[in-house]
Amino acid sequence: MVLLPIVSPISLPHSIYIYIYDEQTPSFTYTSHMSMWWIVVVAILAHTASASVREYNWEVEYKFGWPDCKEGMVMAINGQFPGPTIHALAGDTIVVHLTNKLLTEGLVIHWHGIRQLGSPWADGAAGVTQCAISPGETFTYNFTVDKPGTHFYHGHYGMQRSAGLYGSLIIDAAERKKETLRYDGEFNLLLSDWWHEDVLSQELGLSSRPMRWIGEAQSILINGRGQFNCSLAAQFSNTSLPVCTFKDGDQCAPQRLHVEPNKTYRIRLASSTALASLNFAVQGHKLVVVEADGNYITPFTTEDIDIYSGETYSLLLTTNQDPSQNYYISAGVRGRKPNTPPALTVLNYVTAPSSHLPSSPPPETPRWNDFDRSKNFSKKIFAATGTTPSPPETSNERLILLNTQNLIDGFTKWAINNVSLAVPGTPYLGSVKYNLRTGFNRSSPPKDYPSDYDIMNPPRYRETKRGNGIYVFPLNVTVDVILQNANGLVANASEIHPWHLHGHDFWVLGYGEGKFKPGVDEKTYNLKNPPLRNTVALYPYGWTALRFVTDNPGVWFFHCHIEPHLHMGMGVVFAEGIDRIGKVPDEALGCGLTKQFLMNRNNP
Ligand SMILES: [Cu+2]
Repeated sequence: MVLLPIVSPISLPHSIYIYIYDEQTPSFTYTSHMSMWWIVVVAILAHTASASVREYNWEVEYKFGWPDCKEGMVMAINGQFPGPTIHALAGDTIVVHLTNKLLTEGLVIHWHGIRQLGSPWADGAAGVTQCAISPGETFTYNFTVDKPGTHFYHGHYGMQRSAGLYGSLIIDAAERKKETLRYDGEFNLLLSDWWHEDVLSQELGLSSRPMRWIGEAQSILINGRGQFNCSLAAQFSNTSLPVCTFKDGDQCAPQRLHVEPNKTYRIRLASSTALASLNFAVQGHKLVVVEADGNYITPFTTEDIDIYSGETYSLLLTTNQDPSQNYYISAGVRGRKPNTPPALTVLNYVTAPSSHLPSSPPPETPRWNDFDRSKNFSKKIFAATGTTPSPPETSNERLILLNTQNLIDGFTKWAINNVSLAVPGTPYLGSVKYNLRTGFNRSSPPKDYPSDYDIMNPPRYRETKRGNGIYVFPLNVTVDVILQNANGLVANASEIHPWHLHGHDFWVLGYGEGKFKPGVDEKTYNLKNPPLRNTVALYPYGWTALRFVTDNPGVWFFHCHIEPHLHMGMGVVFAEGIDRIGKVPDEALGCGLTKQFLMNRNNP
């Protein structure tokens, strides 16, 4: 007997706002009978309805949890793991008073996918846009969410994302704009991976000489729930795992999706994994992909979807299968040799017995190293016509960023153009804003790599260095970035790296095999309908080209979203429109050189 908690779809639209302002209601027929005063009140309420302030008090601490049925330490927000879901409307202001109740660690939260227009200090990247919040202290994030989209938030200090500091961030269309997609209900699925070794120990291993790799995750989680010691599909597999049985309130019991027949549901999918690339499928059902990283795309139908860490998608699923049955939902590992069983849950037609497991095996995850299949999926994603701006036809600047793994004094590091990023003690935003010359190395890292570099073999020379220089751009220039993959330290191995840019969406202009050939490969760029994203995959031994406009004054992290890779230096930093950065709250900069600078300034 399998007992599972009930999760219902969130009904749409946000009825609380409907009665304040609804163009469809006949109330305006009576306008002539209303006093002008009432019209003013209605107008003010209508304005409020389209842009409200949503304020939250969050306390972060560790607690014991059972994400995959085995006890471990999880990071919780107000006692919840994963953290609470934020629902807002486009145009709203989000205010989060974040209190660090951890006893021995700093804390920040990054609002992944939110561009932070005019609020670069609220981006939540420790050492880049702010100082980590000290234990016992509270920091207030205050930012506007300008457009609808599926996003999430997560820790961005040390490896706190791996420790479970994440939650969903869903922005709906402003009430007066209306959502253009049609669906009857929606579900939010936040995917992550989970290790039994604690994060501090993982971090120590990665920083040790020789490096101790964290290995593959024990479990994949869906909304913080997985099953380590049992399987929801044990009856179909030849593993020794028993069939899962759950007690009421078990934290590792999967959230099932309860659906009615012949309806369409929006599945908002986000991946906060530390390492895993995942393949998501719903048994017997097709998925229509309609949104990627908060931007509408040209809809296409697929059996399954690859999702990399840092990416989000919306999928439309129509419940048109036999309504007397239930169906498996699976998220399995791709891109790395899978040593972690897929996460499973159940799509439950309310017309079928809710305790019944599906009658046939769950979807099979495609072969982990079928990279052509992965690339074909990425290449199906195009901007929805008319909803997203087209890229400028030419660029002003170009970076070609070689991704390598190398040793520095025996420590394993990831490097970009042979520089492994070591984020300095003073946040870049403070050093740049107050022109503190010694906050970081003022010479920029290389914009290209040596043309004779052999990307097909392990790195032969050993000149990789730690560094903290950044790329500085003027305001409103168009920048092309070509990510160039290469072989790692071990022969015949090149990994997928999902790159994530803060403060921007970028256009994905194209993908290619081998070395990028300047003057030739630009001709293959898609300038007609490239998708706007904030995260893009770089495939083994290939290149990925993207373009963005430096229209958001600030300092922005651009890095591999695989948490151990970032920890080992796989990132760069962009600064743009430095002289146009607005006011930065002093609280963001109470560390390093900025601390002394602000004390001197405030107490002359
Ligand atoms: Cu990576």
